[in-house]
Amino acid sequence: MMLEHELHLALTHGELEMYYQPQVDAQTRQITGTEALMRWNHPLRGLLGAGEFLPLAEETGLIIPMTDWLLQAVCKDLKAFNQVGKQTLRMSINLPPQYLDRGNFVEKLQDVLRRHGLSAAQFEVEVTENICIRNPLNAIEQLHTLRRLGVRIAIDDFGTGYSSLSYLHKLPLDTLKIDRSFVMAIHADDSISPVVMAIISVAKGLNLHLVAEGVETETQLRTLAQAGCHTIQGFYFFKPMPKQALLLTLQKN
Ligand code: G
Ligand code: G
Ligand code: MN
Ligand code: NA
Repeated sequence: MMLEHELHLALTHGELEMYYQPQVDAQTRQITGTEALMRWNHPLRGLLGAGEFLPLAEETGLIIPMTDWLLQAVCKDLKAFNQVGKQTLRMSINLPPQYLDRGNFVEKLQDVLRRHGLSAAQFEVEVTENICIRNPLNAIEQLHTLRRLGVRIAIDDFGTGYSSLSYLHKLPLDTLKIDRSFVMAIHADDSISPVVMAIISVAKGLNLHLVAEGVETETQLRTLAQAGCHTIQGFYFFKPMPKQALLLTLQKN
């Protein structure tokens, strides 16, 4: 069983690690950004994905100090990426609803950016529709503030939650991420599913940047690019990788 105590030690013993999954331009195939994904280097169980420990982190509130840690780790790594990349990389971070609820996320972000000499314009935060359930007014207000600073806002796991489409015009959005479950449904010889077509036309209507997640095959890539997806994220191009591996990848890109 995984204990809160163990997760707390992970944080204080430096067992957390950031991985980065490149995002690729659907037309030029250049790396344009990367999503930061948290991993736990567990002393006995090996490398754990976020899905294996974030639920406990959210239940116990440890998600707050873990996200504090994430912000500084990502900024430190981004400075290294900026030194080798040919173009400015966009850094996407997942923002848990609790962190927005706490109210001082914006100040924390500004503070860490200032300390690292980074621009807010290089960042994108990924939120899920869940942020509209807990404390929607505060969440929406904070996202507006972030956006005024130049941070881009992405809606993640789009179409998998329980809420209606109504939050789409309540949230200040720049990007829509098509969830992997929809991408997985694109097979060779298939025409693109009407649900995926509908998501793409909603995004186009709202003038959003479209990112497809979980692209694993040439067919999925071709279909999504033809349908108007701007950016591709998935194992077809890259798996999430540690900082050093991304540095090497950027040098070759
Ligand atoms: O990376 P992985 O497949 O384990 O991700 C599983 C889920 O955890 C995804 O929904 C992803 O959005 C989320 N996730 C991954 N990394 C982070 C992180 O650093 N912070 C938060 N809040 N969520 C993350
Ligand atoms: O919910 P969120 O989008 O943040 O989750 C991102 C997670 O999806 C990452 O942890 C990553 O490991 C996983 N992922 C990204 N691309 C692929 C893919 O092509 N195939 C599979 N199976 N998982 C992927
Ligand atoms: Mn995400
Ligand atoms: Na997703």
